[in-house]
Amino acid sequence: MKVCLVSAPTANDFAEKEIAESDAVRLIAEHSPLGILSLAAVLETQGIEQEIVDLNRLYYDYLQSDEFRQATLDFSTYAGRYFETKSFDVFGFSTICSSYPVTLRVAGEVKRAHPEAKVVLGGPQASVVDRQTMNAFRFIDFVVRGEAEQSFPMLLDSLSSASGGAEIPGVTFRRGDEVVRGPSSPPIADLDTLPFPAFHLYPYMKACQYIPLELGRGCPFACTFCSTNDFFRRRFRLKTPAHMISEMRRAKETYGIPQFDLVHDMFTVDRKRVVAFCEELLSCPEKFFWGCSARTDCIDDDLIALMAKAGCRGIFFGIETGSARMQKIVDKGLDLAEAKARIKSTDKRKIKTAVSLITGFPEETMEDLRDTVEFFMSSMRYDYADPQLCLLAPLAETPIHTQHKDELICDDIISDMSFQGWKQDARDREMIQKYPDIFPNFYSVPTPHLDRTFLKELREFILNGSANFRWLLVGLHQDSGSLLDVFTLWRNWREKNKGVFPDGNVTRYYASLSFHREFLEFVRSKYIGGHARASVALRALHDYEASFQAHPGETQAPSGQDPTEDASVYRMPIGLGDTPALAKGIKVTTLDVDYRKIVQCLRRNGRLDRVPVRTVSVVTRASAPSRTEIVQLSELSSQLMALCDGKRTVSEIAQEFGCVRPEVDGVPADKVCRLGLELLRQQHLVIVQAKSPCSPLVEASANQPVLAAAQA
Ligand code: B12
Ligand code: SF4
Repeated sequence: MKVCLVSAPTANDFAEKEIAESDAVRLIAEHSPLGILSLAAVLETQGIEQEIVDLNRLYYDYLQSDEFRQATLDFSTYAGRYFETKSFDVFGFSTICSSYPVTLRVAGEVKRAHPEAKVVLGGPQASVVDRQTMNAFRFIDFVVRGEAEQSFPMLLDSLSSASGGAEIPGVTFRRGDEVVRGPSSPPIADLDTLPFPAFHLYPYMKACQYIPLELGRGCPFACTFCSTNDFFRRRFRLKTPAHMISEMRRAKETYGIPQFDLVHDMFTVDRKRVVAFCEELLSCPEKFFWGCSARTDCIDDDLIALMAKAGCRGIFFGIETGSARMQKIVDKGLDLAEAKARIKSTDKRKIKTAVSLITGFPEETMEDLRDTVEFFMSSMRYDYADPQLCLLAPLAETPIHTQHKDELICDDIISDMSFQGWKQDARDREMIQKYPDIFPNFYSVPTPHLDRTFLKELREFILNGSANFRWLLVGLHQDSGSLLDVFTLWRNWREKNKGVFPDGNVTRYYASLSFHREFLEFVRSKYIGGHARASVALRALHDYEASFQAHPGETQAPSGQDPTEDASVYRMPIGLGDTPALAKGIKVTTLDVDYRKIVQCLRRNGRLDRVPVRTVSVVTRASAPSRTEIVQLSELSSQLMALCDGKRTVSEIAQEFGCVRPEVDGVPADKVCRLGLELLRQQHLVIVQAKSPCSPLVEASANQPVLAAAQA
């Protein structure tokens, strides 16, 4: 028996060249497909020959191919050709809701190429829409539902025997034309008995940033929108600490990667077990770093401190909604004040925390949404918090889906849980429209109190805005009382002044530089002029961001072209006849308020209009193709930089500088000047062109007080 196991792609639209070439696509290859590698480990113990195919990787290859560039093949046909060359008895596809249409199209191509082979589906999506899928797509021979370590080997075994795969627990099969769902297979009671995932069959392990390992399975809660609780039959299980750590050690030793994504929907339900795990980790000679999921009501500050000490560097908190009313309606039941306190605590411990929020619940009102936006914005004040806002996707067979099954809406407003791209494939769309029961996550539930177009745009606005001008958004939120009001104002202003979105594509617009430019124009011309209370601070936040935008599309000069890249330039001391100039890509902007003070004020939710007025300079520098760095300059540095025009010599600069400040802390102006310039050169902010043989800088020991003064 030869088996090919195929992962579920997490990429689902990169038909756009611009996206295809972006970092997002390169990053998809960083996740090793734990589900099929766990299964592969079990099959290996039974001597079954197998191969792992990662559809994310194949997708990536496709994007590099001529077929993609010349638009001669779509991905499923490309994948079909790839599989034509492979000969297996069974092709097993893992499935996830977001890429279920493309997985089915690829599976169809495989069946066409290998009609004699069995096509089997497993994973979270096929498990819940097994019957519907097999009725609609005859090329699917079996669906293995839920945990498959026991049932899949049994299916393979029976395929080689007379029964041909019928009546196996956990397996949905065909009897003649009828699709039959066998009884469920029991959840695996002792997860320590499972073998170590077959990472060795995945050729890209060394390229992964972290290694996924299962801590356990099953969440005892029952939130109405969630699909995992049922999948693992709500049976909360954990691997023992000793077993977990032996797996982490083995993975680290084999692949040299000390970072782990410890997979469990609700790790912290059993506090004692978490403590035991952390203590065991702390007693290990080596260091491991890891992330996990938790509920804010199943964790406390002491536990967070212990987890941080034991190497926890990331936590996923599903907060879902900032409204206390909606918390009850969706059966999540979190205390929101407690949730905020936990986020503060993870920030204090430097644990990167995903704060996941959802909007688009059927019962949600504008007031609920306001509370969710408030929760999002209050999380933005923490450096280590990463708030996320998703549109609700009715995942198949969840209580929300079952309740609204007959009123699902199919239009262009698709949840980002299901589709994060710009242009959905026409073939996917056709399938989705034809089979709402199989692909409900691409639909929406009605939101009678909220306009879904508004929600979709709000999500794009808040996510792109927070990624690009975080403190300006926090400032606007604080100044106005709610970012929701600013968003409404901006939306009306944009519509009136800029018209419809180019291509009618809201996602693409918010990812573009036009959004940056136009939003800053709105803040300047509409908000600060007509609505702002703390207009001076907001103007400074605006100017700061505007200087940040000073380098659209500018890229770093290739190594060697920029004189600042040339090491020999640094070795030469600055001479009096040299002519300093601003380095390539540098721009200096003056602000009326100290930017750092504004940020400090926003962090503690203080009053913006009380931040003292003081002129400061910031310098922006394009430092990588898509990044800009900002440095706030000391007064001394900004005075010096203003004189570095590429024409004045160091001696002329010292003279002019000396007229304004004859000395700094007892150090004469010319020395301060040359040392300050040296510091700016070391920071790559100025370049120094040699004009004449130079006079050397004063001794390093004498530099220290002056450098400190220049840095202050
Ligand atoms: C890690 C993870 C990810 C990783 C994926 C890493 C990877 N390459 O696998 C990342 C972060 C990329 C990811 C992304 C997404 N994820 Co995710 N993710 C998970 C998570 C937390 C763990 C998955 C895992 O490794 N489990 C452990 C393994 C052992 O279990 P398993 O994969 O289910 O495999 C078992 C069985 O399913 C079965 N099986 C699996 N494949 C196959 C194949 C065959 C042939 C057979 C027979 C059996 C079989 O056997 C395995 C062993 O028992 C799950 C939740 C969970 N607890 O499972 C969500 C989950 C899978 N994700 C989900 C979703 C919705 C997403 C997203 C679409 C949206 C989002 N915002 O999260 C995105 C996709 C992004 C996009 N561009 O569209 C949903 C899927 C729901 C559904 N009905 O499909 C889940 C269930 C979470 C949830 N509560 O909603 N995810
Ligand atoms: S959302 Fe989280 S807590 Fe709620 S049922 Fe799902 S996994 Fe459990």
